[in-house]
Amino acid sequence: MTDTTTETTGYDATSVEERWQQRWHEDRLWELDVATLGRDAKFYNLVEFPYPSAEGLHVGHVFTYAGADTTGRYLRMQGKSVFQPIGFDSFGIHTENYALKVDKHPKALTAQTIARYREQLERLGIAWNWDQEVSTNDPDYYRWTQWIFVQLFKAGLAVQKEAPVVWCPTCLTVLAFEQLEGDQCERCGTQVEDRVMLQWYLKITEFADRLVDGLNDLDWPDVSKHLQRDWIGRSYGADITFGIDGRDDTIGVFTTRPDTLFGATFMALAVEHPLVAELAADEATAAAIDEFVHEVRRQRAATAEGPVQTDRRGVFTGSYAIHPLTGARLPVYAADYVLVEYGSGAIMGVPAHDQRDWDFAMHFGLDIVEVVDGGDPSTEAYPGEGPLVNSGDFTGIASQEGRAAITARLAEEGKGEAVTRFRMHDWLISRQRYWGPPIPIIYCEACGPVPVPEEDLPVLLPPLADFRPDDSGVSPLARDAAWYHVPCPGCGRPARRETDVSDTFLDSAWYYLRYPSTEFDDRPFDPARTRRWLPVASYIGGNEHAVLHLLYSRFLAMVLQELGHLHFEEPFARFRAHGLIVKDGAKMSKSRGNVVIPDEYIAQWGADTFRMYLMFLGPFEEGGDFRDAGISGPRRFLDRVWDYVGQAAGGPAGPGASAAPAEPIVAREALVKYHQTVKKVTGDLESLNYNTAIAAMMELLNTLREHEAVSLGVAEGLVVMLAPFAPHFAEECWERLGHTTSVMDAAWPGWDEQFLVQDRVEVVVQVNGKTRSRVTVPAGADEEAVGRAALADEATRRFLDGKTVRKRIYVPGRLINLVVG
Ligand code: ANZ
Ligand code: ZN
Repeated sequence: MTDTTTETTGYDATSVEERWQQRWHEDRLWELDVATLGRDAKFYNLVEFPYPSAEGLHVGHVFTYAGADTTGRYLRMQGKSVFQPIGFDSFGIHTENYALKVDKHPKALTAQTIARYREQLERLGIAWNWDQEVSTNDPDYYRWTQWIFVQLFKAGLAVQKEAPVVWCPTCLTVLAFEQLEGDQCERCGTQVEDRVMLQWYLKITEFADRLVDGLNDLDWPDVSKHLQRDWIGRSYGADITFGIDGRDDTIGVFTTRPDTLFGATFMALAVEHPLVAELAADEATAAAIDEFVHEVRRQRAATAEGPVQTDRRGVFTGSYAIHPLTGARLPVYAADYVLVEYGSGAIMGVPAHDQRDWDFAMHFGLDIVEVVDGGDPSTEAYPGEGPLVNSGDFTGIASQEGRAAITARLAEEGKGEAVTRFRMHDWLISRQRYWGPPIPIIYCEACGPVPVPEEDLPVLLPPLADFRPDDSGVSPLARDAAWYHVPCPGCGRPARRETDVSDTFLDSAWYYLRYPSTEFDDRPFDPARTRRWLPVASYIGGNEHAVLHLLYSRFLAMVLQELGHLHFEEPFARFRAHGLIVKDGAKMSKSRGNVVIPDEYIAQWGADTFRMYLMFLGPFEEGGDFRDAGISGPRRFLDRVWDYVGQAAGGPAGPGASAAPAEPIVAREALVKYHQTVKKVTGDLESLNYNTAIAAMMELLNTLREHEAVSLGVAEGLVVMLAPFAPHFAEECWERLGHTTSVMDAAWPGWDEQFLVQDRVEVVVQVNGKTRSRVTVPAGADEEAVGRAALADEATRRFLDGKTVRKRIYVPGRLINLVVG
């Protein structure tokens, strides 16, 4: 699996790591007094907690957790009180599906997988605050998940709504859209029905504006912010009401371009729009519409696999709408490109200025009326701005002003108003499954839905032997009649419990609030604790959670703040998304059989080397390519440090880690390199540039060896800098250097500016246009010299892969790009 030619000296990772884990445990090194610490020195270092699954920890977890721990240890050594908790997202469909697969009860299974995770997490030597561990399936935890639901219910923010779903009348169940084949049930082939079911929603849309605007002040990656903004999808525009010729009802549309109102030449409704069937002018039209609806559904199912183009894009209903300002009659169509779930599910068709409308109008031979000057509507739609034309009283004004002016006129006449629309929907939290917190509601004939009184929480999940979901479309909890028959908390009459459980994203939307308050059993989070530790100083997680987990967490914080339970509304001041690890250039997957199992590598190389290798793979926020051959590099480096420490420990006494290690016997070049390295490593740790920090320490060691510069002070500084990356190793070295306390309590080394040659500049090194490293060169170095420095740089070399550089692009003093092929 890995090469065995490492020239090991005295360093035995397994025994060193065992010994230090034991010591840390005995000295209770990670015990943190969460209650009484001062305000200024705190740092809440949060990392996404795992859901305990089958395979145990994945290398991606190790990458993330090691990365977070590196920052955490560094800050701790800087004198901060670092709170670094961990827990388990142990409720939910993931866990339940795995239980179904291996045919075990989720409760027993969860206990087992958590125990295994804990073991693996400890083996990594991460400085977790285990005393504050949480598991979301623990009644002490989900009691408060239910409490939060009750607070939302009382505030009118948890509501029941009818939701359109697809129902199979043979299987008697709701189907996911992925379970459809065309418009038929994939299991039994029955034609499915559209149904409407009563489900619980949390009204996240009421916070949509705040959720968008709040992003501006967050220290998050732009991509994560973009993902959230797009998901929320805010649009400013107008709702406009069109009359229907010969009928009393109206058609409402949402448009972002009310300025183009005079260019509307037709109307289009989503096929699912309730008016579609009613507007059918005669039997034949009704039949045509019906057929079209099925065709659209088939097509939508097919486009999940690959695009299917049919020629039919819509059907004329036979009815006409009345233009609100001109009174013109506009034909009303059902059209496949109008989405039922957005806006009002209906649009005004403005072919001259909207390309989809243009395509539709060309297909059906509808009028195209230009109302914004600037394009050529005979060839394509013109979506831009310009003076209005053909627009009655509004002709001549700029389109941007036309939006407000036309909206105002409509408002005067009671035919429209300015609105803000969001693509995001309310958060559906009902799940007809077993493994989750029962939604704490009791249904009473007389009182309606009544929340379970807070003193009766938690509503315990009953121990159902048969927890499988079935075809009934209701939760397995409905099988336990003894459980769900309860008296109404309001009037005492016979009533029954809600049998749905809540979405696992609700469990994880507030776990960070619980960590500092785990020992309280009478409140979800203690106000004083919360003030002391929150909001979270740094959150590390995956960008795949940017829209769900992070959005839901922000929403709940806003709600809890509004209800007076929290002093902040943004829970995560800083968020950083970790990169992804691939194996030999390919995505890891079980089917490919290329999943890196951390345990094997740790057994062979030790946790420190494994962690160092992962942190060295590439920039933390980009990830990297795991190659078995690569791991020996960091190991060899640690072995050499081990030797160096041995020499230094036996050599002349130095001035200590924090002072300048200035023994005269050490060459000035070596001292300069040391001070540069301290500065670089410190800066890199602040910005999560772990790979370049490690590369710098490797270079330092090379320089020290080159100059045979053995110094106790330098050795101490190097060991301290290594501690966040290779904690056990650093402890052992620290001890060998004569210390009796933990290296975690050592002062972080400083650098002395007098050694930092001022006339040197840092140049970014790219390989094929991607930033891979930085090298320091004399200011004014020519392209040749910078090229050589880049080729000598460890971090860069790893990306060259032994290939030759075909081309160099040099931006003097700033950047060099090496093109290899
Ligand atoms: C007339 C118009 C004229 C439009 C024009 C655009 C340009 P965003 O920006 O994403 O919010 N629309 C509204 N509801 C729709 C639905 N349910 N399905 C499909 N399309 C819908 O998009 C808003 C625009 O998308 C709206 O403005 C509407 O077309 C269309 F020159 O109205 B517009
Ligand atoms: Zn009642």
